[in-house]
Amino acid sequence: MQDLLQRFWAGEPRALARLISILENEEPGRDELMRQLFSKTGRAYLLGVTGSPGTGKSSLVDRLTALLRQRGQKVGIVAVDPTSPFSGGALLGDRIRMQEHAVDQGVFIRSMGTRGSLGGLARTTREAVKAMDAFGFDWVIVETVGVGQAELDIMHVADSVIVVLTPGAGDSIQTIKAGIMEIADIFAVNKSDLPGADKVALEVEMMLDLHSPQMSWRPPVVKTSTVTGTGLEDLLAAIERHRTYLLEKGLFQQRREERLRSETLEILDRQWQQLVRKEMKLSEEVNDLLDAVARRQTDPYTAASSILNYVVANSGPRQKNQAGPGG
Ligand SMILES: Nc1nc2c(ncn2[C@@H]2O[C@H](COP(=O)(O)OP(=O)(O)O)[C@@H](O)[C@H]2O)c(=O)[nH]1
Ligand SMILES: [Mg+2]
Repeated sequence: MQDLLQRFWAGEPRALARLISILENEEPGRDELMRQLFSKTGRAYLLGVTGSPGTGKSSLVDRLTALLRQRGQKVGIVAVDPTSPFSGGALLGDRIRMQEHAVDQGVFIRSMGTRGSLGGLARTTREAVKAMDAFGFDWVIVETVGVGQAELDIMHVADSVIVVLTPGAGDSIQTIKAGIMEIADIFAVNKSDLPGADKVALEVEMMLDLHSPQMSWRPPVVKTSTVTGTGLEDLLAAIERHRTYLLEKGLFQQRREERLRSETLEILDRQWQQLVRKEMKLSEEVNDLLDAVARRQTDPYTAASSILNYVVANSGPRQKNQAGPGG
């Protein structure tokens, strides 16, 4: 583990890849790894890109990455697509398209597969983003298919979120999942080389008109085409504007502080659950209480309170007693 971290801090991409695999496979020691990475995190700018499958997210990420590279920025990319298997067609497509960057030391691309639950995927993705951040990328871009709650949850790590729409028939504003519109800091109407892009852009602007009085940031709507190259510089400029807005309003710092608080509570939740599970193995009491609920001899609320009290009272001291004499 120390050897791996040494190579990681030395900037070896293979060490980064291995480290993300450890996080993804929930191998032992992953909490310790995250602990060691923490002090170097918080420096990258985190960009989320989401939208329906086929809207051109990967193509846009690819083009944005090229622009950022021209500016000397190092870019880490996490592509999350739980609907396709790890080595499946869509991801293979991503790999080929992004091949141009694969030989470039300033770019690292990682696809996250279907392993684990969607909730687990959200956590693993967040950790992969942190690993890239700690590795020293200036930008970490996360691409997710905007279909489910978990994919939306993943977007909460991002400083700026781009929602990608297209003139495609299914992507009329009315048919777009409600949650996805609310997380947008920037709208990209991609495939603007095809007919209908103006109409989609207008629809989004009209929707924003309805909400804009309450918004201190009105998400810009940028028409792009990864085929003709139209609007790509504008998209990057919109991201930079949003970044400046967050910094000037103090929101950048505020959001990151909130995220650290909620992350800590999440870890605490997990550790608490582990404690209860451990107690279930060590003692009969917790199991007896669960059995009593199952037989309807008590209610789940009373039993949960009793379990809480029991674990709080017993888990600490027993460990000390087992540590040796005098405990
Ligand atoms: N006409 C047109 N096609 C595009 C554009 N951007 C991407 N595509 C195509 O749309 C398809 C899906 O692109 P992809 O980037 O994989 O979309 P993703 O599923 O959102 O990541 C591919 O066949 C791309 O070549 C665009 O600006 N114009
Ligand atoms: Mg894609």
